[in-house]
Formats: sequence, C-alpha cells, structure tokens
Amino acid sequence: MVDPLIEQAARALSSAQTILVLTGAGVSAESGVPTFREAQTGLWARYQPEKLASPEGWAADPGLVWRWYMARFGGLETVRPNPGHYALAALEAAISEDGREFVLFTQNVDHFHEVAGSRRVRHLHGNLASYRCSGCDRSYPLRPEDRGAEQPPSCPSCGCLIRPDVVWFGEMLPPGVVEEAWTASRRCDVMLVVGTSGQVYPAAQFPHVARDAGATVIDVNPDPTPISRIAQIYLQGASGVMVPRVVAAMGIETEGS
Ligand code: BJW
Ligand code: ZN
Repeated sequence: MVDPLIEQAARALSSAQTILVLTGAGVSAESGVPTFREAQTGLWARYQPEKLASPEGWAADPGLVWRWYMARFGGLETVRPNPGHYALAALEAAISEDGREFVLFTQNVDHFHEVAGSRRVRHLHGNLASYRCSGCDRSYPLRPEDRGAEQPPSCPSCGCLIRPDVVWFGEMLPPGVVEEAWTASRRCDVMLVVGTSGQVYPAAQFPHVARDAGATVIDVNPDPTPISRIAQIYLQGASGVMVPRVVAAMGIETEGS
C-alpha cells in the first residue's frame, strides 16, 4: 500500500500547472557529499564551513579556503548522482512533455542535477567548476596544477587572487537567477523542497513566499526544519527514497526503477 502522504504529494504534483523544485545539500548527501551543517570529516573536521565560505574567511587565509574548495571539487569526481536526482529529472521530463512548467533552483555547487538529466536548473549559489578573479572579475579556466596548489593562483590580467565563483555569506546571489526565483515562487502551484535546512536566506524565504501565494509546499527531509513546519505535506525521509516514491506514485518511470 502506498503511504497516504506520498499519494497526496503525487496528486498535488500531478494536478499542478507550474512546479518549482528547490534543493539543498541533502539531495546530494546520498551521493556521499557531506552537507553543510553536519560535521565535516577528516582534515576539515576542525573548521566551520560557514567561516570558510565567507569573504572574512577568504581575507584571513585564502590558502586555507582554496584548499578546502579544491578538496571538495576533487571529491566530486568519484561520486555520482543518486536516485533522488534521477527522480527529479524524470519528473521534469514528464511534466515538460505535458506542456506544463518546471524549474529547479538549487543551492548546491555540484552538477548532479545536470548529470542526472535535469534541464531547467538554476544555480543560486554558483558552482564549483567556475573560477574568477577576486579583483577584476574575469573568469579563469582552472589549470590542472591549480588543483593541488597550496595557495590560489593569481589573475593573469591584474595579479589579484583567483577565487571560486560561488556565493559566500554577505554576497549577492546572481541577480537574474534570484529574480527568477522570487517570481517563480509567487506563481508556482507546487513547490517541492528537498534536502535543505531552511536556514540560509534568501533561498529559505522562497517556500514561505510560495505558501503565502497559495501554493502547496512539499518538503522532503529526514529532520524537521522551519520549512517542514510550514509545508502542507512533509515527507520525513531521505530524498533518494522519498522522491522516487512520489514520482513512481505519479506513474512516472525513473532510471533504475
Ligand atoms: C537530507 C538528507 C537526505 C540530510 N535527504 N535531506 C535574512 C534574514 C537573516 C539573514 C539574512 C537574510 N538575508 C540575508 C541574510 C544573510 C545570509 C544568511 O542567510 N544568513 C543566515 C545563516 C542567517 N545570507 C546571505 O548572506 C546571502 N546573501 C544575500 O542575501 O545577499 C544580500 C545581503 C547581503 C548582506 C546582508 C543582507 C543581504 C548569501 C548566502 C550564500 C550561502 N552560501 C553557501 C556557500 C556556497 C558555496 C559553497 O558551497 O561553499 O551556500 S553557505 C551554505 O548554506 C551553502 C548552501 O547552499 C547553503 C544552504 O545550506 P543547505 O543546502 O540547506 O545545507 P545544510 O547543510 O544546511 O542542510 C542540509 C539539510 O539536508 C538538512 O536539513 C538535513 O536534515 C538534510 N538532509 N540528508 C534529504 N538524504
Ligand atoms: Zn584580475
């Protein structure tokens, strides 16, 4: 028998004209990527990620921040998308085929959604594969030797340090993407939120905006968050389990199902 909450989520998504998906680090957890607010492992256990992902952390020790990003970037090479990513890609394919609207906003800097086959993906916090100059802002193609370097490389044009093209605390999100997210939050019928602690703004505000505008908010997370408390449907569990179940209950086939 299908869980009634799974059925409720499947019904809401099946009858929606416009679906917005918002993902956070939890969607990649089952791929083996540590989430932000769980304890970092190994070498990085003694550092707080919030301090490293900030202009202050960068100013205090750019080498440390550089090595952290290179370690995370390297770590992505050995891991793959998980059933949660694939189910979201299958959901998008089915919705788009019906002529309905689907967009996925992710706070993650990995590319698992794209690798799994998602098409309309918007990165709110940048991505780990892009680098730019902290001075003149020119984009910088990472060289193999930069990856094992103790210090960030210098910009060939102005000599300032090269940094990851991600959004740190206190920095602006890409304006076009964040504008699109506010608008989509106000007009979606269903917002499916997966694997975010709902602590980092402005992304944490989007589900509230959608809910206030009359959308159905579905939250998937093993642990309750401020978003699960306002969601009409809270699916308590891992995204690699719950999202494929919802998609299967809609009669959509997922890779590996
Ligand atoms: C599973 C699972 C499984 C586990 N399945 N789930 C309004 C109010 C208060 C403060 C602010 C505000 N507006 C702006 C701010 C300041 C600040 C902010 O939000 N501070 C808060 C901490 C209070 N925001 C900003 O500075 C933003 N900029 C901005 O707003 O500019 C304008 C402005 C500037 C200055 C002042 C005011 C306005 C920028 C935020 C940038 C965040 N950047 C980072 C780093 C990106 C690069 C990198 O990856 O290194 O983004 S921080 C980090 O947090 C990263 C994440 O994308 C982000 C969100 O984390 P996420 O994804 O939710 O991960 P976790 O680890 O927190 O949670 C994982 C969840 O998964 C948990 O719930 C688990 O239970 C769950 N889970 N396994 C499903 N299997
Ligand atoms: Zn430069």
